[in-house]
Amino acid sequence: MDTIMGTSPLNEAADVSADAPRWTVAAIEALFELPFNDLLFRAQQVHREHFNPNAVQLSTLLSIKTGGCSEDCGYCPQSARYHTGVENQDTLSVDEVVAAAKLAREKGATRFCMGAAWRGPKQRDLDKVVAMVKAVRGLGMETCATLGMLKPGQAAQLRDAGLDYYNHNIDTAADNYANIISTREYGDRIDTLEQVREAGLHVCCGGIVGMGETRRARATLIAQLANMDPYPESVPINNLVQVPGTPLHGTEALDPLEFVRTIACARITMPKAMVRLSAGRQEMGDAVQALCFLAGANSIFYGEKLLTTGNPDVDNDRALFERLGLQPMNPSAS
Ligand code: SAM
Ligand code: DTB
Ligand code: SF4
Repeated sequence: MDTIMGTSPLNEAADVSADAPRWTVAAIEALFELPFNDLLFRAQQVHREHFNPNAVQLSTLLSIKTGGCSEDCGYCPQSARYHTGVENQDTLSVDEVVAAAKLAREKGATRFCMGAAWRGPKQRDLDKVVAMVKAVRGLGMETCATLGMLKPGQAAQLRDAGLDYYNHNIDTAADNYANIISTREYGDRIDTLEQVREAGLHVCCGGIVGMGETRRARATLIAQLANMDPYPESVPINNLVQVPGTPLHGTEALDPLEFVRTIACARITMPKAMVRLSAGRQEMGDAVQALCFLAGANSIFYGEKLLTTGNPDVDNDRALFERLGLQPMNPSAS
């Protein structure tokens, strides 16, 4: 149980071992194909080896710069290329960010994630984020940022400011990438992830399902995450939030039980990672979320809004935790 008992009050992520086994896509497809109960049982067993099964980590998101993004990610309401009704907003001030972080802390969040609709930050953007990270860290919260691609030296500046995690998703399997995004390549994501890792930041990296991909593509996404060496400390699994005006709006919705299977596969293949049940909770309903927790999800976005789309109300989440006997995870345990 050492892995869940951190020694420092913050910044104590699991030591995701560098000698974890490599996973083939076929092996993960075989997990997906297990009878549902067998898959969930196995995922729950793995989960219990490494975590308190009734504790869930709470992160609150804030969009620090909204809309008008130059990229063409087919799922994203913030791309300047699509008419989605998202109102563009310039970078927030440090005071605005601190006010939001204090509110999140009062409601029980232990990590504050700042997201920006950039292809990547310019140096003057990064200077502002550095000030935000220092201020939020000063509140005693863990910090995470998701700002797009980083240039050499930028990850170190974020680390020096006290950033704990950098979120940068591979989003979909490498061979599906060009179907979803044309303005950058899968390899660009890997470059940034390597810089984040080298700077000593914790890596938060996951993907999106429900984009019309095959089961094999979902298994490939999980394999590509699990085979990172080491695999990410935090793995957000997003269910596509379909926003009118985006190219992926109208995609056939994923069977919710297939989403649960995806969570279980992430848990089994990345046993010590925090697996985050991310976007899509509002559309999911309580019973499916309960199955996701059973499948090994142990982190959520907490607060009424993701970046631009809705998330369950805090009161709903509190009621759900009460019904399921879940408790918020102490930061030292994540
Ligand atoms: N611009 C930066 C980037 O792309 O890395 C950071 C912000 S971006 C909005 C962060 C992540 O949000 C994306 O990588 C994607 O996984 C997720 N995301 C965006 N729109 C989504 C949607 N409609 N449904 C589910 N996840 C979404
Ligand atoms: C992640 O994997 N999911 C979050 C966070 N990392 C930045 C973002 C979800 C965004 C959903 C669409 C929106 O609200 O704009
Ligand atoms: Fe821009 Fe990030 Fe949205 Fe892509 S996912 S359009 S990079 S904000």
